[in-house]
Amino acid sequence: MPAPARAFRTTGPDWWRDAVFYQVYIRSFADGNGDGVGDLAGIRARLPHLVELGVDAIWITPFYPSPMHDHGYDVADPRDVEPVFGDLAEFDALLAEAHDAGLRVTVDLVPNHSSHAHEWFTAALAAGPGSPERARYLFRDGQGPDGAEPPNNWPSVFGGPAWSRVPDGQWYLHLFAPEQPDLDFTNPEVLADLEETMRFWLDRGVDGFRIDVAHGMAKPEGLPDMLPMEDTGLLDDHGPGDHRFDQDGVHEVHRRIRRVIDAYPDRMAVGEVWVSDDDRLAQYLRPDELQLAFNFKLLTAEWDAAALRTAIEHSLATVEGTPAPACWVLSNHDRPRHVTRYGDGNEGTRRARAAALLQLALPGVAYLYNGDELGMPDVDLPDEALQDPIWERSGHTERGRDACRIPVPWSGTEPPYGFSSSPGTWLPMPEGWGPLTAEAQAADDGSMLSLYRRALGLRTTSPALRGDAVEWLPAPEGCLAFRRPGGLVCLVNLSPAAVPLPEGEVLLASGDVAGGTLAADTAVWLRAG
Ligand code: TEU
Repeated sequence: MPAPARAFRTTGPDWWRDAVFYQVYIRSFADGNGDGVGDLAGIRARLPHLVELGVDAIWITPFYPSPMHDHGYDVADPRDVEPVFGDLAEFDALLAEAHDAGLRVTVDLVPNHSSHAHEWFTAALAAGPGSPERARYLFRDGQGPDGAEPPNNWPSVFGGPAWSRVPDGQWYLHLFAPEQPDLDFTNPEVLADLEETMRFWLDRGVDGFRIDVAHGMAKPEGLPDMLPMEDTGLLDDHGPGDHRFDQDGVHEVHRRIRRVIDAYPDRMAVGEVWVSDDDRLAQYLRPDELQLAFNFKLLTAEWDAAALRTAIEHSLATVEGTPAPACWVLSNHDRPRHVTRYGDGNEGTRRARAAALLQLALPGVAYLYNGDELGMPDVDLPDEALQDPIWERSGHTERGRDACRIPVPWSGTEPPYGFSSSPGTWLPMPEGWGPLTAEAQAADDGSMLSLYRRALGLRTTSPALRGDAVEWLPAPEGCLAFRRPGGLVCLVNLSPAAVPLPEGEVLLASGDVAGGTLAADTAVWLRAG
């Protein structure tokens, strides 16, 4: 049954300023054609779920032709659809149906690298050193007597060196897998091609982009050695000693991207910018650059009042003085899910319920990852089921990201829980997930899904959630409390004991508040009396 017709909740050029986006990891969201892999048809069929959930927009991870060495983030043709996921007609149908249902659609843009199967890379290998074909990528001669050493010491994010050698002796740069050669953004052809890709999707009607590795793209002149990883000590920080990311030249690329977006009404881009320094991150949000940048500080913070408060304060400080609102993320397809980060089992779920109310009480934009609304945990997979390139590249020392990419359980009591008509899902689904399915949770007033639906409903209807400021309130030890200008008070109890409930009308709570107390690992939304 198609989703009922509905207008967009907000219109105009800033429709995204307080939007809730839902990340669809396409392989794992819903399988429409029974091959065990999620696809565009599956998304179409599940639009009613998204409407009932109450999100404003979706972000669909890459669905472009790809040999799938990094599950779509290795793009062989950015202006077409991978047959496993459907075709362009299916995409257009999805876009039209989503729009009719009041949902905006944003797609992933992967500028930093292409697939090794992209026609440009094939041409570069064939053309040889010094050719214009090689100049679209970062080919260099090696060091040492026979050039047998890589051109510099950069490691790949996925393990091993960031360089691979080709038969004629040159090396090419790949910050990720060898099947993902980095493009050279000082080459005008590369930027022009990115602009063409953007226009291709904007002309079809997409509402915006999520930009992959938005702190990549620019590489320093001469590709100097970086501080060895073990000396930076900060895997995600990419501080000044790490020359692979956050180079000043990347901002010119963002200005070019923004110019393309601004030529179309009401479109936006959010950047995946793994830069933790507030001022450096804020640079990506200047008026002529990205409208939004994910702030990953909630996603990397422990379940601890001081840590979460620091994360929130830094995220707010980052956007202060920029035109951007904050942009909150608890989970995504690259990191352990928050139910698991917070301790798994009942404890993890209880905390995840509270975290949802925290995330959704904050001003600005929220990104949900598919399955957040069901409280999906990570799943430990057997070695032979692992698919993430990190597993092989790390010499079987890092298990990679498959655990947070398990297909979404929709209905029934056995795998594949309505995800697919085939039992052979691309990652196996565990036994015992009957109670986790969307179907089971929709029928349960106390479920995670019901909590999300209520929270999203209040976010859009209650005046209490209006206004951008966050005023911190005095709170018991181990608790966080803040007020929004509209009158909402959000109190999160991260202490081991119950605390007294403040005065006011309870709008929503993640656990029991009868008896005038707020239990440990519980959050409440109140309207101050
Ligand atoms: O992730 C980018 C990514 O992995 C890095 O930003 C990394 O997390 C960070 O620098 C810490 O080292 C994106 C996609 O989300 C991911 O799924 C892809 O595998 C990757 O890009 C390559 O396209």
